[in-house]
Amino acid sequence: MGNYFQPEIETMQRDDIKKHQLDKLRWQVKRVYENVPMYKERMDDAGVKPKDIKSLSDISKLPFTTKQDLRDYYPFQLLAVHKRDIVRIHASSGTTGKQVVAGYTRKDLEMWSDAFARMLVATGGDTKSIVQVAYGYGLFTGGLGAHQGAERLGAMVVPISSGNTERQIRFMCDLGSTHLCCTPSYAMYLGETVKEMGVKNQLKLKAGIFGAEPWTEEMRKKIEEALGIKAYDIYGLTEIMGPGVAYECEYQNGMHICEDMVIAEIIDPDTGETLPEGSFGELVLTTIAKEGQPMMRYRTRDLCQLNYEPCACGRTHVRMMKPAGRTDDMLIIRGVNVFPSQIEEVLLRNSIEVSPNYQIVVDRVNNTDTFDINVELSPRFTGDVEAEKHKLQVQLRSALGIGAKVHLLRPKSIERSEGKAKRVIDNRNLRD
Ligand code: DLL
Repeated sequence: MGNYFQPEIETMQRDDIKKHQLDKLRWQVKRVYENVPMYKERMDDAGVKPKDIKSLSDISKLPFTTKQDLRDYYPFQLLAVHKRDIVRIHASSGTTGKQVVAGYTRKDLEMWSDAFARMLVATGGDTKSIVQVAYGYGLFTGGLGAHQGAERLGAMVVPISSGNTERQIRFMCDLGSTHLCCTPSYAMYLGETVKEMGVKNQLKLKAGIFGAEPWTEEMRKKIEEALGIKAYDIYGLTEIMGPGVAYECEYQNGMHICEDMVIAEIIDPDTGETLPEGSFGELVLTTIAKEGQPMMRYRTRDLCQLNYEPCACGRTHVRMMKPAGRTDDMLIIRGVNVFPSQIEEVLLRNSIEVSPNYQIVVDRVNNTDTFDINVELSPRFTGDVEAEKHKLQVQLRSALGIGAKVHLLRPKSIERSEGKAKRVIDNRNLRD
């Protein structure tokens, strides 16, 4: 059994969770119907009134909300409270179009802090912990989200933000940081630099809280080894709540979704149909406790599976398994669906020869897609480059069902990321 920050919530019985969710859902539906014109209009069009939500399954009567809605109603038209009650704004990174913003009331921030504090405790954190926050601060939810959660717990926060890698590591050694919060790709980079600086034995780190981008089990092993820690996954998104929507416990087998704050569903991304328990599909989240900018059936575009089996840690909240990617991350190359995580798995299997620093370059030449993968050789590599290239190409073809051209580059030739890594360069859009 684990340590909990809010045991009365984290170990609630399923019937009580369901009852709580239905009460909060009804409260939220009524609020958005009365206060947010978009929701009223959509519900009227669908012929649903707040009183029609009588059971949890009635949630499927409600229309979906999408990222496009956040763009169309930018910046404040989806608020369910007066603007003066909003105490903070966050925005998504805006790599896929116009920025979207999310407004939080004071109570929303408190709830979000609780969620992150739950995670810290699940990873062995307490008031004696020293939490180095190396997520970027600012509009991105990573920095401030981790910061306020660590303060809520009463830990010591080191608000260093991302970047400045050597200084970051010196601080880690000098202050004796016990928890590191950053993206997994930055954790890899920090691990590499710790090795170069030869200071691994000076670290006091116990746990890392890594999220904001997809990462594989193989990458977890690499990070754990490089930093001598246990690496935990954390999930969140600006539109719902930053880091803490879901978090791993000591069993590192799926992330417990804060079901007192959100209702999770899995749908078929093509038809929008709700899928039965245990199915793989798109995660849809409804915020049932958030006041400022509630999201009703928000389509996250993240593909995953929910696990309702009891967890050995004693937490009863459903677990989301590692997202396999996003519906919009998926590349369609010569008609074949390719997720960057599939490529990462192959590279990490060959981690003696190559490093997991890679970039996928897709282009279109004479109406045919080209597919190149740039990969760094490991500094330890001493073998034959051509033979290595051939081996990787064979393994990639078998994993992806499509051939890619592999280019092996010198160590350190691909730019390191301090935030979310940019793995894909798709030049086809430029030519359409
Ligand atoms: O990335 C919030 C966050 C910050 C989460 C720090 C965890 C740690 P956005 O910038 O809005 O918010 O991006 C949200 O990132 O829809 C997923 O596609 C992806 N993502 C977030 N966490 C994970 C994760 C933050 N653990 C989008 N695994 C989401 C895989 C993740 N993908």
